[in-house]
Amino acid sequence: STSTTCMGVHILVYPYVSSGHIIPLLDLTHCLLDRGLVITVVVTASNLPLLDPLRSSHPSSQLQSLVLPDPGNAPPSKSRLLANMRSLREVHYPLLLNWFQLHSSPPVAIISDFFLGWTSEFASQVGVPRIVFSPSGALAFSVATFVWRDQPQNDHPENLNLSVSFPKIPNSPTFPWWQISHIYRMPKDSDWEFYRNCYLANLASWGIIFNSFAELERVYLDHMKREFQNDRVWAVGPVLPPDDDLTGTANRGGSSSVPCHDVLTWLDSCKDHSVVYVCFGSRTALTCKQMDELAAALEKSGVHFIWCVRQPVEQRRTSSDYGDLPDGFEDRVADRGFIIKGWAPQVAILRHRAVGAFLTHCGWNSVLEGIATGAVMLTWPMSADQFTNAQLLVDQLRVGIRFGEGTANIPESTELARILAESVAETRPERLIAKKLQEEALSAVRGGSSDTDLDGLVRRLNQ
Ligand code: AWU
Repeated sequence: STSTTCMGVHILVYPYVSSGHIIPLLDLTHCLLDRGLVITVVVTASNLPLLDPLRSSHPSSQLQSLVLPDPGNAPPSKSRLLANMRSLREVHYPLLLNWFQLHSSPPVAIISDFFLGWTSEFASQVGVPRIVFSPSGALAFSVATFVWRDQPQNDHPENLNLSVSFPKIPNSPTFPWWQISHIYRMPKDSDWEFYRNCYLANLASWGIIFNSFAELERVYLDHMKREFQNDRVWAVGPVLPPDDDLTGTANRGGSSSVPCHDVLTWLDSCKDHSVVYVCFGSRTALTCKQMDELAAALEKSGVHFIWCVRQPVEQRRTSSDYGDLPDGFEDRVADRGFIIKGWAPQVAILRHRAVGAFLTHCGWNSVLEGIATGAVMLTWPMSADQFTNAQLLVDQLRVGIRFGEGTANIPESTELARILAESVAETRPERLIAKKLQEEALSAVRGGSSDTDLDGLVRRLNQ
Protein backbone atom coordinates (compact mmCIF):
# COMPACT_ATOMS: atom_id res chain seq x y z
CA SER A 1 0.00 0.00 0.00
CA THR A 2 1.02 3.68 -0.23
CA SER A 3 3.91 4.72 1.98
CA THR A 4 2.80 6.79 4.94
CA THR A 5 5.01 9.72 3.89
CA CYS A 6 2.54 10.90 1.23
CA MET A 7 -0.51 11.07 3.48
CA GLY A 8 -3.61 12.34 1.73
CA VAL A 9 -6.34 14.53 3.17
CA HIS A 10 -8.68 13.47 5.99
CA ILE A 11 -12.17 12.43 4.88
CA LEU A 12 -15.25 11.08 6.67
CA VAL A 13 -16.84 7.86 5.37
CA TYR A 14 -20.41 7.24 6.58
CA PRO A 15 -22.05 3.94 5.50
CA TYR A 16 -25.73 3.15 6.01
CA VAL A 17 -26.11 0.42 8.66
CA SER A 18 -27.39 -2.59 6.65
CA SER A 19 -25.03 -5.22 5.18
CA GLY A 20 -25.75 -4.50 1.51
CA HIS A 21 -24.68 -0.90 2.09
CA ILE A 22 -21.82 -1.06 4.61
CA ILE A 23 -19.98 -3.97 2.96
CA PRO A 24 -19.22 -2.25 -0.38
CA LEU A 25 -18.42 1.12 1.23
CA LEU A 26 -15.89 -0.56 3.56
CA ASP A 27 -14.36 -2.28 0.51
CA LEU A 28 -14.11 1.16 -1.14
CA THR A 29 -12.56 2.55 2.06
CA HIS A 30 -9.84 -0.11 1.74
CA CYS A 31 -9.07 1.19 -1.80
CA LEU A 32 -9.01 4.84 -0.61
CA LEU A 33 -6.68 3.97 2.29
CA ASP A 34 -4.39 2.19 -0.19
CA ARG A 35 -4.22 5.51 -2.05
CA GLY A 36 -2.99 7.32 1.05
CA LEU A 37 -6.14 9.06 2.33
CA VAL A 38 -6.69 9.44 6.08
CA ILE A 39 -10.18 8.18 6.91
CA THR A 40 -12.60 8.27 9.84
CA VAL A 41 -15.44 5.76 9.41
CA VAL A 42 -18.74 6.44 11.19
CA VAL A 43 -19.97 3.12 12.49
CA THR A 44 -22.68 2.01 14.90
CA ALA A 45 -21.61 -0.07 17.89
CA SER A 46 -23.10 -3.30 16.48
CA ASN A 47 -21.25 -2.85 13.15
CA LEU A 48 -17.84 -2.11 14.68
CA PRO A 49 -16.56 -5.72 14.17
CA LEU A 50 -16.99 -5.22 10.39
CA LEU A 51 -13.98 -2.87 10.51
CA ASP A 52 -11.65 -5.63 11.81
CA PRO A 53 -10.33 -6.66 8.35
CA LEU A 54 -9.63 -2.96 7.58
CA ARG A 55 -7.97 -2.30 10.90
CA SER A 56 -5.69 -5.30 10.50
CA SER A 57 -4.37 -3.96 7.18
CA HIS A 58 -4.10 -0.20 7.85
CA PRO A 59 -2.33 1.78 10.64
CA SER A 60 -4.45 3.72 13.16
CA SER A 61 -2.63 6.88 12.01
CA GLN A 62 -4.59 6.46 8.75
CA LEU A 63 -7.83 4.76 9.84
CA GLN A 64 -10.02 5.81 12.77
CA SER A 65 -13.61 4.88 13.66
CA LEU A 66 -16.24 7.17 15.14
CA VAL A 67 -18.65 4.90 17.01
CA LEU A 68 -22.17 6.31 17.29
CA PRO A 69 -25.30 4.72 18.81
CA ASP A 70 -27.33 2.16 16.88
CA PRO A 71 -30.58 3.56 15.44
CA GLY A 72 -32.96 3.37 18.36
CA ASN A 73 -36.74 3.58 18.42
CA ALA A 74 -37.19 6.30 15.91
CA PRO A 75 -40.42 8.15 15.43
CA PRO A 76 -42.91 5.51 14.24
CA SER A 77 -42.63 4.80 10.51
CA LYS A 78 -44.24 2.18 8.37
CA SER A 79 -40.95 0.64 7.38
CA ARG A 80 -37.83 -0.31 9.30
CA LEU A 81 -35.77 1.46 6.66
CA LEU A 82 -37.52 4.78 7.20
CA ALA A 83 -37.41 4.34 10.97
CA ASN A 84 -33.65 3.81 10.73
CA MET A 85 -33.14 6.73 8.36
CA ARG A 86 -35.02 9.07 10.68
CA SER A 87 -33.36 7.74 13.82
CA LEU A 88 -29.85 8.05 12.35
CA ARG A 89 -30.52 11.69 11.58
CA GLU A 90 -32.11 12.42 14.98
CA VAL A 91 -29.39 10.76 17.02
CA HIS A 92 -26.24 11.19 14.90
CA TYR A 93 -26.56 14.77 13.61
CA PRO A 94 -25.75 16.56 16.91
CA LEU A 95 -23.05 14.03 17.87
CA LEU A 96 -21.37 14.37 14.47
CA LEU A 97 -21.52 18.18 14.65
CA ASN A 98 -19.90 18.16 18.08
CA TRP A 99 -17.17 15.78 16.88
CA PHE A 100 -16.46 17.96 13.82
CA GLN A 101 -16.24 21.19 15.83
CA LEU A 102 -13.86 19.69 18.42
CA HIS A 103 -11.60 17.90 15.93
CA SER A 104 -8.08 19.31 15.52
CA SER A 105 -8.01 18.49 11.78
CA PRO A 106 -11.61 17.81 10.70
CA PRO A 107 -12.42 15.99 7.44
CA VAL A 108 -12.33 18.03 4.21
CA ALA A 109 -15.14 15.95 2.61
CA ILE A 110 -17.86 13.46 3.49
CA ILE A 111 -18.64 10.29 1.52
CA SER A 112 -22.03 9.00 2.72
CA ASP A 113 -24.58 6.42 1.64
CA PHE A 114 -27.53 7.49 -0.50
CA PHE A 115 -29.95 6.66 2.37
CA LEU A 116 -28.24 9.41 4.42
CA GLY A 117 -29.46 12.32 2.33
CA TRP A 118 -29.50 14.57 5.43
CA THR A 119 -25.69 14.54 5.45
CA SER A 120 -25.89 17.03 2.57
CA GLU A 121 -27.42 19.60 4.90
CA PHE A 122 -24.87 18.63 7.56
CA ALA A 123 -21.98 19.00 5.08
CA SER A 124 -23.04 22.50 4.09
CA GLN A 125 -23.37 23.44 7.77
CA VAL A 126 -19.73 22.42 8.42
CA GLY A 127 -18.61 23.79 5.06
CA VAL A 128 -17.32 20.64 3.29
CA PRO A 129 -18.49 18.88 0.09
CA ARG A 130 -20.69 15.77 0.40
CA ILE A 131 -20.25 12.93 -2.08
CA VAL A 132 -23.02 10.31 -2.35
CA PHE A 133 -22.03 6.64 -2.30
CA SER A 134 -24.50 4.50 -4.25
CA PRO A 135 -24.34 0.79 -3.37
CA SER A 136 -26.84 0.30 -6.19
CA GLY A 137 -26.09 0.66 -9.89
CA ALA A 138 -26.51 3.72 -12.10
CA LEU A 139 -29.61 2.24 -13.79
CA ALA A 140 -31.39 1.77 -10.45
CA PHE A 141 -30.33 5.25 -9.32
CA SER A 142 -31.57 6.73 -12.60
CA VAL A 143 -34.97 5.05 -12.20
CA ALA A 144 -35.22 6.26 -8.60
CA THR A 145 -34.36 9.79 -9.72
CA PHE A 146 -37.02 9.60 -12.44
CA VAL A 147 -39.60 8.32 -9.94
CA TRP A 148 -38.82 10.64 -7.02
CA ARG A 149 -38.00 13.83 -8.87
CA ASP A 150 -39.73 13.80 -12.23
CA GLN A 151 -42.95 11.96 -11.45
CA PRO A 152 -43.68 12.52 -7.76
CA GLN A 153 -47.32 13.36 -8.22
CA ASN A 154 -48.05 10.82 -10.94
CA ASP A 155 -50.54 8.31 -9.58
CA HIS A 156 -50.74 6.19 -12.70
CA PRO A 157 -47.30 4.63 -13.03
CA GLU A 158 -48.59 2.02 -15.46
CA ASN A 159 -48.70 4.55 -18.28
CA LEU A 160 -45.10 5.65 -17.83
CA ASN A 161 -42.52 4.38 -20.27
CA LEU A 162 -38.92 4.39 -19.09
CA SER A 163 -37.56 4.61 -22.63
CA VAL A 164 -39.31 7.98 -22.98
CA SER A 165 -37.17 9.41 -20.23
CA PHE A 166 -33.88 7.78 -21.25
CA PRO A 167 -33.88 8.39 -25.02
CA LYS A 168 -30.19 7.59 -25.33
CA ILE A 169 -30.48 4.08 -23.90
CA PRO A 170 -30.69 1.38 -26.58
CA ASN A 171 -33.52 -1.15 -26.09
CA SER A 172 -34.20 0.17 -22.62
CA PRO A 173 -37.06 -1.85 -21.17
CA THR A 174 -40.48 -0.42 -20.72
CA PHE A 175 -40.20 -0.58 -17.00
CA PRO A 176 -42.82 -2.87 -15.42
CA TRP A 177 -44.06 -0.11 -13.17
CA TRP A 178 -46.16 -2.49 -11.09
CA GLN A 179 -42.85 -3.57 -9.55
CA ILE A 180 -42.26 -0.15 -8.02
CA SER A 181 -45.85 0.99 -7.85
CA HIS A 182 -45.60 0.55 -4.08
CA ILE A 183 -43.65 3.80 -4.21
CA TYR A 184 -46.54 5.46 -6.00
CA ARG A 185 -49.09 3.96 -3.68
CA MET A 186 -47.26 5.33 -0.63
CA PRO A 187 -49.54 7.98 0.88
CA LYS A 188 -47.95 11.38 0.40
CA ASP A 189 -47.28 11.61 4.14
CA SER A 190 -44.23 12.60 6.18
CA ASP A 191 -42.48 9.29 5.39
CA TRP A 192 -42.90 9.89 1.68
CA GLU A 193 -41.66 13.48 2.08
CA PHE A 194 -38.62 12.35 4.12
CA TYR A 195 -37.67 9.70 1.57
CA ARG A 196 -38.16 12.08 -1.40
CA ASN A 197 -36.07 14.81 0.26
CA CYS A 198 -33.33 12.23 0.75
CA TYR A 199 -33.21 11.59 -3.00
CA LEU A 200 -33.39 15.26 -3.89
CA ALA A 201 -30.50 15.94 -1.50
CA ASN A 202 -28.48 13.20 -3.22
CA LEU A 203 -29.05 14.85 -6.60
CA ALA A 204 -27.92 18.23 -5.21
CA SER A 205 -24.69 16.76 -3.81
CA TRP A 206 -21.17 17.71 -4.90
CA GLY A 207 -20.66 14.35 -6.62
CA ILE A 208 -21.60 10.66 -6.65
CA ILE A 209 -19.64 7.39 -6.52
CA PHE A 210 -21.18 4.22 -8.01
CA ASN A 211 -20.16 0.69 -7.17
CA SER A 212 -20.31 -0.15 -10.87
CA PHE A 213 -18.04 0.00 -13.94
CA ALA A 214 -18.18 1.80 -17.28
CA GLU A 215 -18.31 -1.33 -19.45
CA LEU A 216 -21.37 -2.55 -17.49
CA GLU A 217 -23.48 0.62 -17.25
CA ARG A 218 -21.97 3.21 -19.59
CA VAL A 219 -25.29 4.59 -20.88
CA TYR A 220 -26.67 4.98 -17.37
CA LEU A 221 -23.45 6.49 -16.01
CA ASP A 222 -23.47 8.99 -18.91
CA HIS A 223 -27.12 9.71 -18.07
CA MET A 224 -26.09 10.47 -14.47
CA LYS A 225 -23.26 12.74 -15.69
CA ARG A 226 -25.88 14.77 -17.54
CA GLU A 227 -28.02 14.82 -14.37
CA PHE A 228 -25.13 16.04 -12.22
CA GLN A 229 -23.95 18.40 -15.02
CA ASN A 230 -20.35 17.87 -14.02
CA ASP A 231 -17.63 15.27 -14.20
CA ARG A 232 -17.98 14.40 -10.53
CA VAL A 233 -19.56 11.00 -11.24
CA TRP A 234 -17.19 8.13 -10.53
CA ALA A 235 -17.70 4.42 -11.30
CA VAL A 236 -15.15 2.52 -9.17
CA GLY A 237 -16.50 -1.02 -8.96
CA PRO A 238 -16.75 -3.90 -8.50
CA VAL A 239 -15.19 -3.11 -5.11
CA LEU A 240 -14.18 -6.55 -3.75
CA PRO A 241 -11.45 -7.83 -1.42
CA PRO A 242 -8.30 -8.83 -3.35
CA ASP A 243 -8.24 -12.47 -4.53
CA ASP A 244 -5.30 -13.28 -2.28
CA ASP A 245 -6.95 -11.83 0.86
CA LEU A 246 -8.50 -15.12 1.98
CA THR A 247 -9.13 -14.03 5.58
CA GLY A 248 -10.79 -10.78 4.52
CA THR A 249 -12.88 -12.67 1.95
CA ALA A 250 -13.93 -15.45 4.33
CA ASN A 251 -15.19 -12.97 6.97
CA ARG A 252 -16.49 -10.27 4.65
CA GLY A 253 -19.67 -8.78 6.05
CA GLY A 254 -19.60 -11.03 9.08
CA SER A 255 -18.17 -14.34 10.24
CA SER A 256 -19.39 -17.33 8.30
CA SER A 257 -21.92 -19.64 9.98
CA VAL A 258 -19.84 -22.60 8.82
CA PRO A 259 -16.03 -22.65 8.62
CA CYS A 260 -15.10 -21.26 5.22
CA HIS A 261 -12.54 -24.04 4.93
CA ASP A 262 -15.30 -26.71 5.15
CA VAL A 263 -17.28 -25.09 2.30
CA LEU A 264 -14.20 -24.77 0.08
CA THR A 265 -13.15 -28.36 0.76
CA TRP A 266 -16.64 -29.53 -0.24
CA LEU A 267 -16.36 -27.47 -3.44
CA ASP A 268 -12.91 -28.97 -4.15
CA SER A 269 -14.66 -32.34 -4.57
CA CYS A 270 -16.98 -30.94 -7.31
CA LYS A 271 -16.32 -30.59 -11.05
CA ASP A 272 -15.76 -27.17 -12.68
CA HIS A 273 -18.91 -25.04 -13.08
CA SER A 274 -21.08 -27.90 -11.74
CA VAL A 275 -22.43 -26.23 -8.56
CA VAL A 276 -25.37 -23.81 -8.20
CA TYR A 277 -24.90 -21.31 -5.37
CA VAL A 278 -28.25 -20.11 -3.94
CA CYS A 279 -28.44 -16.98 -1.78
CA PHE A 280 -30.98 -14.12 -1.50
CA GLY A 281 -28.83 -11.49 0.19
CA SER A 282 -28.53 -10.43 3.80
CA ARG A 283 -32.18 -9.68 4.47
CA THR A 284 -34.58 -11.71 2.33
CA ALA A 285 -36.29 -14.74 3.88
CA LEU A 286 -38.37 -16.94 1.57
CA THR A 287 -42.08 -17.55 2.13
CA CYS A 288 -43.37 -21.11 2.65
CA LYS A 289 -44.45 -21.41 -1.00
CA GLN A 290 -41.12 -20.11 -2.32
CA MET A 291 -39.18 -22.42 -0.01
CA ASP A 292 -41.24 -25.50 -0.98
CA GLU A 293 -40.97 -24.93 -4.74
CA LEU A 294 -37.25 -24.17 -4.57
CA ALA A 295 -36.45 -27.18 -2.34
CA ALA A 296 -38.45 -29.47 -4.66
CA ALA A 297 -36.68 -28.01 -7.70
CA LEU A 298 -33.20 -28.48 -6.20
CA GLU A 299 -34.14 -32.06 -5.33
CA LYS A 300 -35.57 -32.89 -8.78
CA SER A 301 -32.78 -31.13 -10.69
CA GLY A 302 -30.01 -33.46 -9.49
CA VAL A 303 -27.53 -30.54 -9.42
CA HIS A 304 -24.86 -30.03 -6.78
CA PHE A 305 -25.73 -26.88 -4.81
CA ILE A 306 -24.89 -24.67 -1.87
CA TRP A 307 -28.02 -23.06 -0.39
CA CYS A 308 -27.68 -20.22 2.13
CA VAL A 309 -30.97 -20.23 4.06
CA ARG A 310 -31.83 -17.02 5.89
CA GLN A 311 -34.20 -16.53 8.77
CA PRO A 312 -36.24 -13.27 8.69
CA VAL A 313 -34.19 -10.26 9.79
CA GLU A 314 -37.15 -8.98 11.69
CA GLN A 315 -40.51 -10.57 12.34
CA ARG A 316 -42.33 -8.01 10.18
CA ARG A 317 -44.99 -10.62 9.56
CA THR A 318 -45.96 -13.66 11.58
CA SER A 319 -43.34 -16.36 11.43
CA SER A 320 -45.83 -18.61 9.59
CA ASP A 321 -45.20 -16.46 6.51
CA TYR A 322 -41.63 -17.68 6.36
CA GLY A 323 -40.69 -21.10 5.09
CA ASP A 324 -38.49 -23.76 6.62
CA LEU A 325 -36.75 -26.56 4.77
CA PRO A 326 -39.19 -29.43 4.04
CA ASP A 327 -38.96 -32.42 6.40
CA GLY A 328 -36.26 -34.87 5.35
CA PHE A 329 -34.97 -32.56 2.59
CA GLU A 330 -31.44 -32.28 4.01
CA ASP A 331 -31.11 -36.08 4.27
CA ARG A 332 -32.43 -36.66 0.75
CA VAL A 333 -29.89 -34.26 -0.80
CA ALA A 334 -26.99 -34.99 1.57
CA ASP A 335 -24.88 -36.43 -1.29
CA ARG A 336 -24.91 -33.19 -3.32
CA GLY A 337 -26.32 -30.33 -1.29
CA PHE A 338 -24.49 -28.10 1.23
CA ILE A 339 -26.92 -26.08 3.40
CA ILE A 340 -25.68 -22.99 5.25
CA LYS A 341 -28.12 -21.63 7.86
CA GLY A 342 -27.08 -18.05 8.55
CA TRP A 343 -24.15 -16.22 6.91
CA ALA A 344 -22.23 -17.68 3.96
CA PRO A 345 -18.73 -16.64 2.80
CA GLN A 346 -20.34 -15.57 -0.48
CA VAL A 347 -17.37 -14.11 -2.35
CA ALA A 348 -15.11 -17.02 -1.39
CA ILE A 349 -17.77 -19.45 -2.69
CA LEU A 350 -18.40 -17.56 -5.95
CA ARG A 351 -14.67 -17.38 -6.64
CA HIS A 352 -14.33 -21.18 -6.53
CA ARG A 353 -13.92 -22.84 -9.96
CA ALA A 354 -16.66 -25.40 -9.13
CA VAL A 355 -19.44 -22.77 -8.98
CA GLY A 356 -21.15 -22.41 -12.36
CA ALA A 357 -24.44 -20.67 -11.60
CA PHE A 358 -25.74 -18.21 -8.99
CA LEU A 359 -29.45 -18.16 -8.05
CA THR A 360 -29.78 -14.64 -6.68
CA HIS A 361 -32.37 -12.04 -5.68
CA CYS A 362 -30.29 -9.56 -7.74
CA GLY A 363 -29.22 -7.29 -4.88
CA TRP A 364 -26.62 -5.07 -6.56
CA ASN A 365 -23.65 -6.43 -4.58
CA SER A 366 -24.62 -9.99 -5.55
CA VAL A 367 -25.03 -8.89 -9.18
CA LEU A 368 -21.49 -7.47 -9.21
CA GLU A 369 -20.02 -10.45 -7.36
CA GLY A 370 -21.69 -12.87 -9.77
CA ILE A 371 -20.39 -10.87 -12.75
CA ALA A 372 -16.85 -10.55 -11.31
CA THR A 373 -16.66 -14.35 -10.83
CA GLY A 374 -18.14 -15.34 -14.21
CA ALA A 375 -21.30 -17.02 -12.89
CA VAL A 376 -24.43 -17.62 -14.98
CA MET A 377 -27.07 -15.65 -13.06
CA LEU A 378 -30.51 -17.11 -12.28
CA THR A 379 -32.65 -14.12 -11.34
CA TRP A 380 -35.33 -14.08 -8.65
CA PRO A 381 -35.78 -10.39 -7.67
CA MET A 382 -37.79 -9.75 -4.49
CA SER A 383 -37.89 -5.98 -3.82
CA ALA A 384 -36.33 -2.52 -4.21
CA ASP A 385 -33.96 -2.17 -7.19
CA GLN A 386 -33.71 -5.94 -7.67
CA PHE A 387 -36.28 -5.97 -10.47
CA THR A 388 -34.33 -3.32 -12.37
CA ASN A 389 -31.11 -5.26 -11.78
CA ALA A 390 -32.74 -8.47 -13.05
CA GLN A 391 -33.86 -6.67 -16.23
CA LEU A 392 -30.30 -5.48 -16.80
CA LEU A 393 -28.94 -9.04 -16.41
CA VAL A 394 -31.60 -10.84 -18.49
CA ASP A 395 -32.85 -8.37 -21.12
CA GLN A 396 -29.82 -6.16 -21.68
CA LEU A 397 -26.66 -8.08 -20.77
CA ARG A 398 -28.10 -11.51 -21.63
CA VAL A 399 -26.07 -13.09 -18.85
CA GLY A 400 -29.15 -13.84 -16.74
CA ILE A 401 -31.90 -16.44 -16.91
CA ARG A 402 -35.28 -15.47 -15.42
CA PHE A 403 -36.11 -17.85 -12.56
CA GLY A 404 -38.81 -16.19 -10.43
CA GLU A 405 -40.22 -12.76 -9.64
CA GLY A 406 -41.11 -11.74 -6.11
CA THR A 407 -43.66 -13.77 -4.20
CA ALA A 408 -46.31 -13.44 -6.92
CA ASN A 409 -44.62 -15.27 -9.77
CA ILE A 410 -43.34 -18.62 -8.44
CA PRO A 411 -42.97 -21.12 -11.29
CA GLU A 412 -43.67 -24.78 -10.64
CA SER A 413 -40.75 -26.86 -9.29
CA THR A 414 -40.39 -29.09 -12.38
CA GLU A 415 -39.82 -26.02 -14.56
CA LEU A 416 -37.36 -24.63 -12.00
CA ALA A 417 -35.55 -27.99 -11.90
CA ARG A 418 -35.07 -27.83 -15.67
CA ILE A 419 -33.60 -24.31 -15.46
CA LEU A 420 -31.26 -25.37 -12.65
CA ALA A 421 -30.01 -28.44 -14.54
CA GLU A 422 -29.47 -26.43 -17.75
CA SER A 423 -27.73 -23.53 -15.96
CA VAL A 424 -24.64 -25.66 -15.24
CA ALA A 425 -24.34 -27.01 -18.78
CA GLU A 426 -21.02 -25.92 -20.33
CA THR A 427 -22.83 -25.16 -23.59
CA ARG A 428 -25.14 -22.50 -22.08
CA PRO A 429 -24.85 -19.31 -24.23
CA GLU A 430 -24.92 -17.25 -21.03
CA ARG A 431 -21.67 -18.90 -19.91
CA LEU A 432 -19.69 -17.31 -22.74
CA ILE A 433 -21.21 -13.90 -21.98
CA ALA A 434 -20.49 -14.37 -18.27
CA LYS A 435 -16.83 -15.10 -19.06
CA LYS A 436 -16.54 -11.94 -21.19
CA LEU A 437 -18.24 -9.78 -18.53
CA GLN A 438 -15.93 -11.22 -15.88
CA GLU A 439 -12.87 -10.22 -17.91
CA GLU A 440 -14.28 -6.70 -18.33
CA ALA A 441 -15.05 -6.41 -14.61
CA LEU A 442 -11.60 -7.57 -13.55
CA SER A 443 -9.76 -5.37 -16.04
CA ALA A 444 -11.83 -2.34 -14.92
CA VAL A 445 -10.42 -2.65 -11.38
CA ARG A 446 -6.92 -3.72 -12.48
CA GLY A 447 -5.70 -0.58 -14.20
CA GLY A 448 -8.88 -0.02 -16.24
CA SER A 449 -11.82 2.39 -16.10
CA SER A 450 -12.63 1.90 -12.40
CA ASP A 451 -9.03 2.36 -11.31
CA THR A 452 -8.81 5.52 -13.42
CA ASP A 453 -12.01 6.89 -11.84
CA LEU A 454 -10.74 6.03 -8.36
CA ASP A 455 -7.45 7.86 -9.01
CA GLY A 456 -9.45 10.83 -10.35
CA LEU A 457 -11.63 10.87 -7.23
CA VAL A 458 -8.59 10.81 -4.91
CA ARG A 459 -6.92 13.60 -6.92
CA ARG A 460 -10.06 15.78 -6.57
CA LEU A 461 -10.22 15.10 -2.83
CA ASN A 462 -6.54 15.97 -2.38
CA GLN A 463 -6.90 19.27 -4.26
P1 AWU B 1 -26.84 -7.55 -1.79
O1 AWU B 1 -26.83 -6.22 -2.48
O2 AWU B 1 -26.56 -8.74 -2.63
O3 AWU B 1 -28.24 -7.80 -1.13
P2 AWU B 1 -28.97 -7.28 0.21
O4 AWU B 1 -28.29 -7.82 1.39
O5 AWU B 1 -30.39 -7.61 0.03
O6 AWU B 1 -28.83 -5.70 0.27
C1 AWU B 1 -28.56 -3.04 -1.98
O7 AWU B 1 -28.30 -4.06 -1.01
C2 AWU B 1 -29.33 -3.73 -3.07
O8 AWU B 1 -29.33 -3.03 -4.27
C3 AWU B 1 -30.70 -3.97 -2.53
O9 AWU B 1 -31.56 -4.50 -3.53
C4 AWU B 1 -30.59 -4.96 -1.38
C5 AWU B 1 -29.45 -4.63 -0.40
N1 AWU B 1 -23.54 -11.76 1.87
C6 AWU B 1 -22.66 -12.70 2.39
O10 AWU B 1 -21.44 -12.52 2.29
N2 AWU B 1 -23.18 -13.81 2.97
C7 AWU B 1 -24.52 -14.03 3.08
O11 AWU B 1 -24.92 -15.06 3.62
C8 AWU B 1 -25.41 -13.06 2.53
C9 AWU B 1 -24.90 -11.93 1.93
C10 AWU B 1 -22.97 -10.53 1.28
C11 AWU B 1 -22.95 -10.59 -0.25
C12 AWU B 1 -23.19 -9.13 -0.62
C13 AWU B 1 -24.03 -8.59 0.53
C14 AWU B 1 -25.50 -8.59 0.20
C15 AWU B 1 -27.28 -2.45 -2.47
O12 AWU B 1 -30.34 -6.20 -1.99
O13 AWU B 1 -21.69 -11.06 -0.72
O14 AWU B 1 -21.95 -8.43 -0.67
O15 AWU B 1 -23.80 -9.45 1.64
O16 AWU B 1 -25.77 -7.48 -0.61
